[in-house]
Amino acid sequence: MKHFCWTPVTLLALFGAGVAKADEPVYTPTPDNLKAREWFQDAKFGLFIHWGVYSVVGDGEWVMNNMKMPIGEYEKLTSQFNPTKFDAAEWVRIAKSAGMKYITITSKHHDGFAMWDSKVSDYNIAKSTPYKKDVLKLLADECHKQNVKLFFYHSHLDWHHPEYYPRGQTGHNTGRAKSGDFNKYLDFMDAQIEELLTGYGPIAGVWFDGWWDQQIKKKGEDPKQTKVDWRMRRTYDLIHKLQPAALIGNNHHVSPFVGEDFQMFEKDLPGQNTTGFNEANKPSVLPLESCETISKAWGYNKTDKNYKTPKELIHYMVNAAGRNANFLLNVGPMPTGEIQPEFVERLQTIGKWLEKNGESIYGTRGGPIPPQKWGVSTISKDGKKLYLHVLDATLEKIEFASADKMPILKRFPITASVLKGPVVKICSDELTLDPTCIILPKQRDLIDTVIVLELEEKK
Ligand code: FHN
Repeated sequence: MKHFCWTPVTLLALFGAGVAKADEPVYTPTPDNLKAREWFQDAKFGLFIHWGVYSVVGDGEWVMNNMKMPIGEYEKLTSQFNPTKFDAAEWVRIAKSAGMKYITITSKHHDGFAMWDSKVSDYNIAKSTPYKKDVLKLLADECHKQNVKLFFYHSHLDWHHPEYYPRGQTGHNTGRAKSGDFNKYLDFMDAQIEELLTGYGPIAGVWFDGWWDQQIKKKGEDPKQTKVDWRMRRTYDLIHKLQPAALIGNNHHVSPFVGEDFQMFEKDLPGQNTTGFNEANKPSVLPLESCETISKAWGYNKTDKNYKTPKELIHYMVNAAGRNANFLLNVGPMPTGEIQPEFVERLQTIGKWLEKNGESIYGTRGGPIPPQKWGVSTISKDGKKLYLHVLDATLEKIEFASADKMPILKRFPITASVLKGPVVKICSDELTLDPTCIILPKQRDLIDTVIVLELEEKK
């Protein structure tokens, strides 16, 4: 009998995954940080929000760069940004009814505009717009009230700050002088991070982006090389000093650096690289997260109507869970402060699906059967329940190929049934009694037929 030593609890013993440079101090996450990582992995589903002054144009969050807008022109947009219909309570309710456990919102995107009342720059929603309110404060208060955790997306890259020099790969047409002191920019960035970690209650984490702007990409060379010293460890240590449980992730598209607590994959499932972003980004032992848009753009785009179906989005979430990853699904609210109805409808449908099938997603880990053509598996943390997510509604049975035979588990299926439904037949090998297939029910869930196997320790 083969014994496979994988246990779900081994995944809980997670520590920093990056390889430290010889002179770099080791990062030891605090017990609270490790607890937060476990919470994160249990939470499974979050709402990503890309919202900023760019929503006024309705052409996505890169409009400043793409339309080659000089800073003076872009700044004029702030006088039109008056989201009087913004209702933080409603946003949090929308996330909760979708079954989401956390929200990750852009505190500052690449355009440099702060969505809170920053004391170190007036280029922010409270001081430069007619709206005048600190939307991050309103959202943070509401998240705390409704028990939803809050992450801040924060861009390293800045198309607005005069000291962001040398320029990276983007933001060359903003009209800034060809000079600047990068360290001054980093001091500014750290000061803003400090505001976010001290003025908004407990923050679940910081989701960095834009590191890649300074990446030196030379074939055959270390993809982690950058033109500038981002002083990342200093920033990470500051965050962990202010809030030790705050989880740091960085969408740099390379393997994790020391000091990071989770790893993300943009528009791809862990291990995939359909976008080109994840060539040098292989899944590590850190908690994982995949992020995706409902249509194409992250920030509000008036013409982007190619919405993914609820089925596609649920499959994305299930496929992420089966690969041991969270799913962070994006909306780009309108300049009015409202979330488009097409997004809300889809989120509600996912929420309904999770009401029925949530047991097979929340609190689970990627199952011991690797992703198959028919779907994926997830497993409860105590290892007693294995969930087979059959995403192909045309199949009549699932056969266990040698690689994913049940005996790779130390436990043995005693019953199999549709989740909250009838018992299904397990076929077994006449000689060894090993399970060889599951006969699927005639009546199928066209999105995902979830089969639960109750497992028992093999005697
Ligand atoms: O440039 C950004 C983009 O606007 C968006 O924020 C996404 C989200 O993952 N990340 C960057 C590209 O890697």
